[in-house]
Amino acid sequence: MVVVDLFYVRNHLPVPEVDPATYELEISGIGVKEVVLKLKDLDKYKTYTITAAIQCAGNRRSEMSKVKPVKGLNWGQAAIGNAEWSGPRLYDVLTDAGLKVDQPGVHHIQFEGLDTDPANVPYGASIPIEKAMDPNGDVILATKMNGQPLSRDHGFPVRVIVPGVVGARNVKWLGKIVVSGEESKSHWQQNDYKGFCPSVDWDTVDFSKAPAIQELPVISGICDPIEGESVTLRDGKLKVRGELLRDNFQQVRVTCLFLDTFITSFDPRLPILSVCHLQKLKADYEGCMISTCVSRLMAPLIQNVYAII
Ligand SMILES: Nc1nc2c(c(=O)[nH]1)N[C@H]1C(S)=C(S)[C@@H](COP(=O)(O)O)O[C@H]1N2
Ligand SMILES: [Mo]
Repeated sequence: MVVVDLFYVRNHLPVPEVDPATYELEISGIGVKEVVLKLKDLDKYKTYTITAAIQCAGNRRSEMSKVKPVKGLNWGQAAIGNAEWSGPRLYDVLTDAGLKVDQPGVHHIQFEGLDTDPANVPYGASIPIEKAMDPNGDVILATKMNGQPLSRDHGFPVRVIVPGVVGARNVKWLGKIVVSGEESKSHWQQNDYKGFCPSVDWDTVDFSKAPAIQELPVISGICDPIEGESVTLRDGKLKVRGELLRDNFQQVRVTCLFLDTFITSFDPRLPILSVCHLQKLKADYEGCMISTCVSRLMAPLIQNVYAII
């Protein structure tokens, strides 16, 4: 679990200061009666506590930029964090507002934040209805992070937590939920947080041609040694520490003692290999440098990713 003070923060707009006494969450759209919930109204729903990692889509952008420059914050490998989140399930709140799982015409649940740009347009995002209204699903309206009320930076008093889905859809300072046939029209759903093949550049990009990122592969990472660090081998070996996810999404902290031109995990059942290229040849490990730590991406479309360090 990452402590709140060390958890990465990504805010696109000025952070709002929300008074819990006057806070309101509006629910509207197809198949629901219009509801305005106060903070204390959320207490009537059963509280669930889940452990889920959030990762910004731009995590490791600095490494991608070495292959081809990409726009956006030049994150290293730490735009990811794992925490315990508590709050009612979105499913329960929407069901209570009258929404049926098979409501015709509903395809997306849109979220709006209370943070707005200078033209008063709020941050927004949406997730597909199948994820939002899975009766066994675990999308929650979190009021707590690691057992404490959310901090202001992480969305006080309420944020959406969508396990397995890219950070951008985990809307903070949640002000509105709209049940809709369409995706959110927000900039961050339509013109940002989309992936393109390497032949596309800023002159040719057409955002309407790519789907908004939802599920995001979670990556493994080598944390120690860091990139560029000089290392000395002991008995021809180097200790490498990092994190991996198993295929059942259990977290494992690994310490590997392998050396070849790659360093790989010692557990062959692990689905991911963090591959750490050493700059010099095998025969000459003394004082060699760690160069790019590449992680193979896990299979796309991971639904529920729990627990990464
Ligand atoms: N209202 C609102 N929600 C938001 C954002 C934002 O700017 N405004 N940023 C998103 C992005 S891009 C990410 S990666 C995550 C980051 O969550 P964190 O700051 O709690 O780590 O929040 C998401 N939710
Ligand atoms: Mo993000």
